[in-house]
Order: sequence, then structure tokens, then C-alpha cells
Amino acid sequence: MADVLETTVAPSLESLHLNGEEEQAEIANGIAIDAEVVDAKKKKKKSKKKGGGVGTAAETPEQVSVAATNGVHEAAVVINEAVAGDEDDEDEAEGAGDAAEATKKKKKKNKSSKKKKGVLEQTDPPSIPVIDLFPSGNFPEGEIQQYKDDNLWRTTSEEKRELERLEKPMYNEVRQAAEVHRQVRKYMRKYIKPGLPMVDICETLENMVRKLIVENGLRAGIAFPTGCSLNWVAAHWTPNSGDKTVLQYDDVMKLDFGTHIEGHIVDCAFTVAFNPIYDPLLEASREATYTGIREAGIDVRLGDIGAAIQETMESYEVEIGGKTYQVKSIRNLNGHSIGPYQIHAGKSVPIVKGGEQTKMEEGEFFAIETFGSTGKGYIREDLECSHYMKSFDVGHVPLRLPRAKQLLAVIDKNFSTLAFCRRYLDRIGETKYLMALKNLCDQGIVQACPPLCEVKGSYVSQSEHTIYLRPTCKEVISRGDDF
Ligand SMILES: [Co+2]
Repeated sequence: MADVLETTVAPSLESLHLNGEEEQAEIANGIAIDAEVVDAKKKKKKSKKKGGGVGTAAETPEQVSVAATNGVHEAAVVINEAVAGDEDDEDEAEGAGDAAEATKKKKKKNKSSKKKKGVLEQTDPPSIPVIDLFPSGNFPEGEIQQYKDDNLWRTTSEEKRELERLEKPMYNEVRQAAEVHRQVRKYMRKYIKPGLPMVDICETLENMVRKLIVENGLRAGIAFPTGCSLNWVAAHWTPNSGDKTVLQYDDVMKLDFGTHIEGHIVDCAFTVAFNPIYDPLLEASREATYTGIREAGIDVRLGDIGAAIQETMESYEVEIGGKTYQVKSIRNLNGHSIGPYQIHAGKSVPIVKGGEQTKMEEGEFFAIETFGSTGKGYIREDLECSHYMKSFDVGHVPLRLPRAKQLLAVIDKNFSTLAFCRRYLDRIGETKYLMALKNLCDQGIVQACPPLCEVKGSYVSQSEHTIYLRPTCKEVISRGDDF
């Protein structure tokens, strides 16, 4: 999910089609307008000379090598009993590389172990809970990148290693959420085809997440609505019930979905396009996100990351319909820190230069997400709203309207402070809730998160990973063999 900075403009009052409920349509639009709340923090536009640290660091061999995918998750999925055998091996057991090594060893030691129960393979389409594929209960580690420069000492610090031992149960929870994300997106990449209704794409994805993660109230499940924004819509669009949009061959779709275990959220997104003309646009945001991940680190200034991201992004050109565009970073969209049950935990990771001095800190989760565009490089709120989220910091608010009070109880029970969409309310049996939802938005209890749109006719790509700044190293939690 994207973080918006700077005030966005109210949506145009174009006609909305909401199953003939005209009154509701008006309300819906009202909610979108109210959503202007968004962080109105003004960013300084001071142009800053690129320091050697940012511009050159990405090119050192060390940086290039750590960027390589470990690509071993696959092995862990197919034959996982090896992981179980390694359980007591301290932190070494969790390395994906070690898991693969262990797999080999196990095979040698006991060739018949494949036949034993406990060795499960994922089905196609995936239907087996990820927890059953890892009987040891240890889920694969993400990609590890070492800190650099002033933080090299962390790699071997005994004190920092001890800190990690204490945090290990939490790592394992977020890694489980990441494994679900990888398996679901792997399937979705081959399932998604032109001609599919957007609602079907979302429901297929969401039902698969629910099954693989063993959805359990607020303890395990979907972290936010499935974003499947098309073309010039950059983020925060998912179909509402009754939407008839069908995916087209020439569409550029951003698939942005989230999983969580015990509130530990994996926020990860990629772009789907069938027409190869968009390949450079997709590559631009993917490489820009890799750059952001490489530059991230403890005590690194967020502004320096933004500058590096922009430089990578804007080194790409894409030709569409005989016109060549230099890909732009969307300057009012950002990555963000993530906290337990809090998708936007307070810090923004810019994707353009601008001098933000705030630093990343040890023990923080970040969604590094970048958006490349053929438009103006600026988004505004538009279209009918689908995404909503209870504000993280509002305490108990006494409500007079019984309907609003009842809806809030439903939100508290089912989503708490995790983002949800109208379809999620529909599927749990809520009806005629738009008025009450608007009331909750008006009181600041719930935030509306309307679609974020570039100029009509433009194309936007997105790439996003969740990283964790461990005491000794950086872990790219959501990394897979796809990206
Ligand atoms: Co995000």
C-alpha cells in the first residue's frame, strides 16, 4: 500500500454507478472528498547534490553481489523436512541457503524420507496451508544484505546477535506471512490473463491467501485490500461489488497485496502487463526498488534513499504509441515504515530527492515501494473509494448513531486497524453501510483511502518489498525468485 504525501486534490464529481443506489453513490463520493485528510506534510523541494555515498555505493561489487536473489524458497517448498531436522541449529538453520544444504544432506542420509508422511508438496493451484509445508515451524529467511560503511561492525557483533535471538519468534511470524505472499503471487502470475474480471482476480487471490495462511480472526490473514490499480491509477483501487471491469491485454496492473501473522505485515507489490512494450516501465520501478533496498540501512537518511531511487527510475525510457517517455518517479507517493497492525507507522520513504533528514533505525520494518510513470509524476485522489482503515491512534469515541456504532464494532472485530475494502464488509454480511461508514470517516475514526491517480492516459508501474533492519543485517523479507 502506498503512502501519499502532500495535499491531494478532491475528486471530480463524475457520476458513480453503485447498483442503482444513487443516494449511496453521493455518499460514497463524499467519503472520497473527506479523505483529503492525508498527510499534508510539505516536503522541501531543495535540490541536493548527490553525495558519493549514494551515487557510487550502488556500483561496488559488494553491493551488486548482495543484490543477487537467494532463490531457494522453491526448494524449501518442495522438500521441507530437511528444515525440520535443522531446527536446533541456532540461527544457521534459518538461512535459505543452509536450508537447501540441509535438504541435500538429508537426501543423502535417508533417501526414503521423501516417502514419509510430513513431506508435503504444494498443490497447483495452491491449497495446502504454508504451515503444513514447514513441519519444523521454521519459515525461510528472506534475502540477507549486509550493512556497509559505518555499520560493518554489526555483522559480527555478539551483542547484536543476542538481540536477534530474542526477536527470532517475531522474524518467524513475518517470514510465514512472506512465504504465503510468495506462493500466492507465483500462482497469480500464471493465472492472470486478459479477459478476467477484476473481481475474479481479487477473490481468487484473497481466497488463496486465506487458505494458505489459515486465516484466524485478527491473528493471521489478509493485511489490506488487494490493490489491482490499472494504467494511470497508481494505487488504492480494488473493485467494489458489482464492478464489471475486465482486465485487458494492453493494461498495466499493479498487484499490491498484504499478508500478516499476529499483525506482522508483509506489504509487497509488482506490476503485471501482457504487452511487452511496457517492459522498460516495469523494469524501471523494479530496479528503483532494488536501489532503495540497497541504500536502506540503520542511520541512513530517508532523503538519500529517495534521491538514489529517483536516479535509477529516471534512467529509463519507454516508448508507447510512437512516443518516448522518460520514466518519472511519482513525487507524492512514498514507501513507509510498518508497525504491528499499522501499515503506515509514521516514516515515509521518498522516491525523489528532496532533503528529508529523518533516519532509518534498528528494528524498523519498511515497505520500499516505487512508482514509475509516463505522466506528470504526481497523483491526486479520484474515482470511487474502496479502501478504508480505522485510524491507528483514535481511542474510544462514544457514538450516538446506533448504525455507526454497530459498524465500528464490526470493523474493530474483523479488521481492527488493518485496512479493509467494501467487498470485505459485504462478504461478512454487512449491507447498507455506506452512510454509517461516511459518519465514521467524518468523525475521523476511519480514514477513506481513495484511488490515487496520475493523468488520464498515462501508465504507472509499481514494485514493492518489505524489509527489516535487523541488528546485524538487512533482511528483504518478501524477496522471492520472481523479484
Ligand atoms: Co506499501
